[in-house]
Amino acid sequence: RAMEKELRRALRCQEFVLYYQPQIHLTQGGLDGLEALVRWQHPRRGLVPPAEFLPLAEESGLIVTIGRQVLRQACDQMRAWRDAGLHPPRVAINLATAQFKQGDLVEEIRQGLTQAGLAPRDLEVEITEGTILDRDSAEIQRILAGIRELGVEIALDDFGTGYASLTHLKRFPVNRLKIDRSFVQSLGQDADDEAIVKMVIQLGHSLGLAIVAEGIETAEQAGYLSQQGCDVGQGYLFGRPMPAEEVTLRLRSPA
Ligand code: G
Ligand code: G
Ligand code: MN
Ligand code: NA
Repeated sequence: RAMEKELRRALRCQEFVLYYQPQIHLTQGGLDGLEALVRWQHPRRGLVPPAEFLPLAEESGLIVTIGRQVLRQACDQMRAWRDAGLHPPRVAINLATAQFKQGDLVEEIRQGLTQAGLAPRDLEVEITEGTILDRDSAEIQRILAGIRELGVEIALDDFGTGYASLTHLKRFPVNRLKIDRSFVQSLGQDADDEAIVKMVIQLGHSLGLAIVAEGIETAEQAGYLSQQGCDVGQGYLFGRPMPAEEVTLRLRSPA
């Protein structure tokens, strides 16, 4: 297919770039980390968002190679910030299920860190409920345990949208829960969603997990979440996903 061929060309030409979105401590303020989000810098189409190419990348298996480039780029960028005397606490990358099924993910992560001279705590990986609910979940559990053994932390993304349950949280070595932005966006409008958010924060904390809220757009949402004890916030209120150079400027002159 034409699009698949384009993706292969894009991989060869290194057209995938990372944008970074800040994650902020809701109580003390200050940067807690950055989430790396992939974009396709297309020579004619401009910046293509992941929604337009990730589905085919996943279907074709090319996501595995893209994922390797994402890991490498995120580690190299972190190295570059450190070399410039800048210290974002950590960078989080998103992992697709297919990356658990091809190659040796634990070894690739170990090498990514070593080659860039980073400590394991400099990196975090985000997985989705889909990954832990996959039919090869025993194998995935084993690989996640290997990632944790390296000292790299794991966040469960889009929490609340799927069917992951308490049982899964106990069984999988997760450090943080990311509350999906659909819940955050109905805060102040939907009492049920408000109750769910409150419960996820309490439940997560009682399991020793840190809670990150995604998609925070207003000060009211941030206020409610911080009042409920949510640890970290991410969303347009604090910053959109931005190119590395823009992060550099913000790190040089924090607001
Ligand atoms: O801004 P946003 O459009 O960046 O991201 C849309 C979706 O794409 C999100 O669900 C996000 O998790 C996913 N995504 C972004 N970057 C990556 C990546 O590097 N790998 C994978 N597997 N998913 C990503
Ligand atoms: O990995 P994940 O599915 O969580 O990707 C985060 C997605 O959410 C990205 O597409 C990112 O651009 C988007 N996003 C981040 N902050 C906000 C926000 O405050 N509002 C909205 N609508 N989307 C956001
Ligand atoms: Mn994510
Ligand atoms: Na996310």
